[in-house]
Amino acid sequence: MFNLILFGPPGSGKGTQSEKLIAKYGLKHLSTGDLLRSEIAGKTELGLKAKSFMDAGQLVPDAVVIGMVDAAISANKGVNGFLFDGFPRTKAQAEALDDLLRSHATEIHVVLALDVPEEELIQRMIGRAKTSGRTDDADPEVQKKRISVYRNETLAVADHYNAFNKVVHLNGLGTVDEIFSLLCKEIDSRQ
Ligand code: B4P
Repeated sequence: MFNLILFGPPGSGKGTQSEKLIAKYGLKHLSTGDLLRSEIAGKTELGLKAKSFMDAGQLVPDAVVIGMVDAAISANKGVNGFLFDGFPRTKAQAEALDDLLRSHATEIHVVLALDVPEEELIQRMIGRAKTSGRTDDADPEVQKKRISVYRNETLAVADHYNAFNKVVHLNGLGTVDEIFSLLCKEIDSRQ
């Protein structure tokens, strides 16, 4: 099994690159953003709870997200590995993920971090808002909030895995294909 975390600030291209990586490597894609948006679309109790946090640019509470990931891992026994996209986003989520994977006798093998400057993140979110209908992309205050949440809460995830020498930083500026080939090089060298 090969498990990787695609890490980076909001709008850094995690979802874009994940689509290409799962097609190439046959990993199970686990995007907490996508899972939460599908709960919202289905108007479930969890979705209703998550929506107010997401619309405000805040993180959905750890317990909700960890429960969702726990269920998704258990429902996908026997896969080649997982590509975690947008998860973990806090140190508590990282520790919970390590415990969950340990209970399935596996671990995170590498964290690939996309580095993208703030001005570019804002431009990408503005661009995505035009077609996605995502309310969290359209409002400049919410964009700023999401970036500050990333700095204050999510960067700790990179520190957590850095302590185990598992983090590789990559330039997230360039064409989608250029970034994809940087990611593939790192994965290929570990498989
Ligand atoms: P996510 O769904 O994870 O979304 P994201 O971080 O905004 O975007 P991503 O990095 O995937 O960017 P994308 O490829 O689409 O999170 C949304 C919200 O859900 C969070 O704010 C939070 O509230 C909640 N949430 C999710 N997970 C959570 C968790 N674990 N704990 C708590 N809360 C959680 O790219 C963005 C745009 O850039 C696209 O338009 C794309 O086309 C464009 N783009 C991509 N690559 C490009 C490139 N190389 N050049 C130019 N443009 C590019």
